[in-house]
Amino acid sequence: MKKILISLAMIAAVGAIAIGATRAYFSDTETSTGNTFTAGTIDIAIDDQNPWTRNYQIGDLKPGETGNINFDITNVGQNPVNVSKTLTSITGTGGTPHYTCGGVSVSSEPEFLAEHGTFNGQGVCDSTNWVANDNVASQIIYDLSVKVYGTTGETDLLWWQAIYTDVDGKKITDVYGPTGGTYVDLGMIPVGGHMIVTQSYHFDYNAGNEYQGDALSFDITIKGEQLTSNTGYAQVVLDNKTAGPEYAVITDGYQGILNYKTMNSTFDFNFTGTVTQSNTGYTLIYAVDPWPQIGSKVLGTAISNGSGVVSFAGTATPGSITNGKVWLVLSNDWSGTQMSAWNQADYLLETGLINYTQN
Ligand SMILES: [Ca+2]
Ligand SMILES: [Ca+2]
Ligand SMILES: [Ca+2]
Repeated sequence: MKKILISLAMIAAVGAIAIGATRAYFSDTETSTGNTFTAGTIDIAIDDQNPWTRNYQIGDLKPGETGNINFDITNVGQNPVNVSKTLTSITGTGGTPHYTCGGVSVSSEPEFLAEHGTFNGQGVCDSTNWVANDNVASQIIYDLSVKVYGTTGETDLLWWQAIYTDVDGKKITDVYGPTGGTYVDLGMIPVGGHMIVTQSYHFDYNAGNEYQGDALSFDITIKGEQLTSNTGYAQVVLDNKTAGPEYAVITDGYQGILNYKTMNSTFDFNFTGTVTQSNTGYTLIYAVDPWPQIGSKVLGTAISNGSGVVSFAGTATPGSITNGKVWLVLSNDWSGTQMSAWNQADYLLETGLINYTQN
């Protein structure tokens, strides 16, 4: 019996040795320590103020005259930002009352008459039909343009465009909505760069006496956002524009939206837009200036349908793109390595710079 127990013990020992022997392969282990994952920052400053506390006053504006509100947005965060702007709390008020008529405070006699009140002589007036019209915002024609600079000062002008010009004849209320809140995209500011925003407020020459002495108040909000949205894609609008040097966005039916991944092994994108030419070949390029855009990279090609709609998705390998422009051009105008013709009226051009990191 003792022998049997010893034998069993030996078998167990041999088994243990066998298991140990199967683990005796060559191996190596490496451990990386101290790894971190740090969230980046998005931060803008305006006119060197962070937070922005300055406000702007335009006084004594008369029909035909123009007031300006310009400011400088600096990207003081660690990531490129897409910047947009809105006005809120757009409020027209009747200005400072000058006298009382029938228990109503009115700001001036010509304004009172234009607002259908009647005034029959010294101190004799009738406000029965009087209706205040103090909606100054509806009488202000609005211009907006931007210039984007890199990190090395005023000679480092990267990009510019006019978003609204006098030609558009857009009133403040057309752009931002009757009481405000509609955002207008201004473009992208690279890290350490800045954007000068130039705006003019042109009091319509045809504004009548009903606006005498009236006042307009509003809040200005500038929003800086990371390029990638919750869809996992960044977005840039491509639009048709007037010729340089102004490059004013043309507000019509021709426009496209490019969604792209900012950080990926390939440049993955989708594009949908409406172009001037139906049943025509279009090429999406990462455009490298100057003319004739030698060194530009093709991101994809598509043929517009019978309604002039271009809709396609693709994957490209342009390499990393820093502060780049994307255009949708006629395939006929792209030789394969450079632009061979320029028919800008049929193109869609970027309304903001893009960044893509190949990883
Ligand atoms: Ca800030
Ligand atoms: Ca008024
Ligand atoms: Ca357009």
